[in-house]
Amino acid sequence: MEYKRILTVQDISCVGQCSITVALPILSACGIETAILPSAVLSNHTGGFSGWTFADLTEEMPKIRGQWEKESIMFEGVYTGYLGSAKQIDYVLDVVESRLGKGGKFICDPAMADNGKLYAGFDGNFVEAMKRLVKCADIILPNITEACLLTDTEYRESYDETYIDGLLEKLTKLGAKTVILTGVSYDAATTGVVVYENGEYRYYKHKKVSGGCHGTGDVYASAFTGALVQGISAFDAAKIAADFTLSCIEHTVGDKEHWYGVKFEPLLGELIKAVGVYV
Ligand code: PXL
Repeated sequence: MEYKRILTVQDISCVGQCSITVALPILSACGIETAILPSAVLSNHTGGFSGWTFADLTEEMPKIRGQWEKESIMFEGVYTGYLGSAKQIDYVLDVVESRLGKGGKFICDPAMADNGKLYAGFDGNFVEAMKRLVKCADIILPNITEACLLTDTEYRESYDETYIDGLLEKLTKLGAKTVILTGVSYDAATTGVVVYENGEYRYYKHKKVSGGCHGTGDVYASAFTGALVQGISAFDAAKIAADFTLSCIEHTVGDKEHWYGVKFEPLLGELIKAVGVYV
């Protein structure tokens, strides 16, 4: 296994199993060294708690980048998730431009919405800035809500393949080379992910678990990134991430006290094995 170092840019939610607290253990399990650029520090995430504290780290970003430039610190991949402000997105673009090594991939999870709604605290201005980030990414991982916002498409709860194909076509026109569209479900029993790469669409379908839980997008994007950075193809990385996320959801949904996140830790061994099959 080649040893690689990447950078992840997302928030620190102190409690709630999302963002950096999920990305670090999952990327470590995949064998990847991961540096962090925190976008904000929150007491807990914004999805379901009655309130939260929020320390915006936007103005730290250019200072941190400047220091990394002095030290000639480069990364073999950059993976972005939940960002703290629209202004920050331009700083993140500077980091990608300056610190991503040749041949490294920029993976962007436009984490900003789900179930037809923007997360608390985001607005149209943030969506417009996210469109600029997505344009520069090698790989994007939107869910259907995010895909609709990025392409100015009406969100629908039920849809058919024509609607999804239209969404994918518009997403590719945005500029990202590879699109991983998550949470695509054509019937009540199954869901899956559509992978668009090199002009070809492939669908990986698996069982749908009712109930769902918060933070599954971060588990998915982190596992996908870990597998991809290890040299696994986008489709196989999408499959590994889907199987792992499904196991984690199955392990979590029965526990009604655990609504705020995914109990992924006991399943990390499965992810290590799945990545190990390929590398
Ligand atoms: O899981 C996405 C996410 C990340 N970070 C914060 C969030 C959310 C979703 O609600 O609130 C702070």
